Amino acid sequence: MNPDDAFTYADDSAMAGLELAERHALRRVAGLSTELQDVTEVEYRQVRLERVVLAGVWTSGTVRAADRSLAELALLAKTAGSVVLEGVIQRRDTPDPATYLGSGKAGELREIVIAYEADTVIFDGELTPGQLRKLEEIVKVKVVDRTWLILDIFAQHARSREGKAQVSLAQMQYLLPRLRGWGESLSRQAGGRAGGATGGVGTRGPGETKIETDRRRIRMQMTKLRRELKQMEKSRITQRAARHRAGIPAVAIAGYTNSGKSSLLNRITGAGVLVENALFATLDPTVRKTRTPAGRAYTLADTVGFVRHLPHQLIEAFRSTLEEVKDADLILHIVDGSDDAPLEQISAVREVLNEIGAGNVRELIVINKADIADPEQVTQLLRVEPHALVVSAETGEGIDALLLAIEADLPSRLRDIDVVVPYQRGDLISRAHSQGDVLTIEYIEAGTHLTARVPEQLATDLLQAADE
Ligand SMILES: Nc1nc2c(ncn2[C@@H]2O[C@H](COP(=O)(O)OP(=O)(O)OP(=O)(O)O)[C@@H](O)[C@H]2O)c(=O)[nH]1
Ligand SMILES: [Mg+2]
Repeated sequence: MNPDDAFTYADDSAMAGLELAERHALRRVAGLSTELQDVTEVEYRQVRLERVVLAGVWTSGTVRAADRSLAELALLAKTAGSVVLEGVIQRRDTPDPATYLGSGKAGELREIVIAYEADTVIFDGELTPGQLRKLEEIVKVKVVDRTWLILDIFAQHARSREGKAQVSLAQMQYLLPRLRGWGESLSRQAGGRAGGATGGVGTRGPGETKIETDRRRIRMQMTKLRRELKQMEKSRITQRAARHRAGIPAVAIAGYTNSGKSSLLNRITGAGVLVENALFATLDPTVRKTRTPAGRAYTLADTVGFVRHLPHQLIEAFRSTLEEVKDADLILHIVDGSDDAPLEQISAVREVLNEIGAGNVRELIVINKADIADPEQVTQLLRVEPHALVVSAETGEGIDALLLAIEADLPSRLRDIDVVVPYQRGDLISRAHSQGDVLTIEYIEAGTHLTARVPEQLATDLLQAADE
């Protein structure tokens, strides 16, 4: 192998030290069989990714960008619990339609796999079902792509019932067209289809092959999951609608994974959300109510992090979660100021924001980790994003200014009213206190004379009560 186009990641200290102990503690059961034995297995199916070799194709951009992409893949692989042994990048105009890498390079990969006793090769992209099958034939170990790797991390990190269902749906969607290819060569190698009889004669329709049966059952399960997810999303939609009616503005924290979104939510609201130096630590949105320095109430939501080429299946499956961002009045777009390529992260995040229909939501760029960022790089970032704020969720630096900026950016949805409310409608007066700014209160014969700035809905209710 030509040392010029191979990069070694065997040295763990070279990568950011991930706190993997906890993850390892609840690590996967090594499932050697890659064959789908039962459709229900898809939910729990965990690929054995233990000793891995990475492979990528560098089609455009700089060497450094290609390098970074593979370094990020290594980080993802480690987050998934793998030991990364080696990484290979091949320079090509386009990936080979049959084997992704050129076929000669794919052959070399087989030698690397043997030399390192690797059990998996992870490709930095999304492989077609055909490429997957072909590559497994050549390297003779398990082959997965970046998409599946990210899906796998999500599956490991999902905690809530909704999160788990969303990930399962995304995995099934990914697997459906790949059932035939995946693991075929491996099971042949193992001496036949180990799980071949699992489908059972009784479960198979007339003339159906095992693959067709599997596909049909996966589709049925996907339908069921979609239905369940609809149910689960109802309460969230109801809550959001109630907040909206009450005129409470919503602020969503979005940004690249590991940029410090949860840390910022904790810093501002004391929410106590899990913070971890790992990718995709947060999958479930946390919403907290808080107040601006002037006392105006708003909600602040932490969300799932984004990454370059976030698998489409995930965006689709997490659609309801991501609506927290789409429906926000303001997005705090968090950028890790200490990252090597913060501008690349910003554009990757904006790409996803556009894809989920949040492209038009007001955005405030927040450069985080100011305490460890290179000041020169921060200055450069500010040149490109002059309205950005610089903070550290860790030390609290810049947070006061951020809170003021949020306040200034919240939509003014309050309406001035001057009404006399009958005494029996004390409920409306307490709503005015909790939802708006009460300016004056005076008790006169006809009722409570109130001047205040209140949300639209409350203004309507107050005026109606005053008329009665
Ligand atoms: N030095 C420094 N580290 C920070 C700062 N903010 C966050 N971190 C660290 O960055 C890592 C990621 O922080 P999180 O808050 O979990 O990031 P996140 O954006 O929620 O990440 P995901 O949920 O995984 O997408 C943790 O190790 C934090 O301690 C900061 O201002 N300065
Ligand atoms: Mg988080």
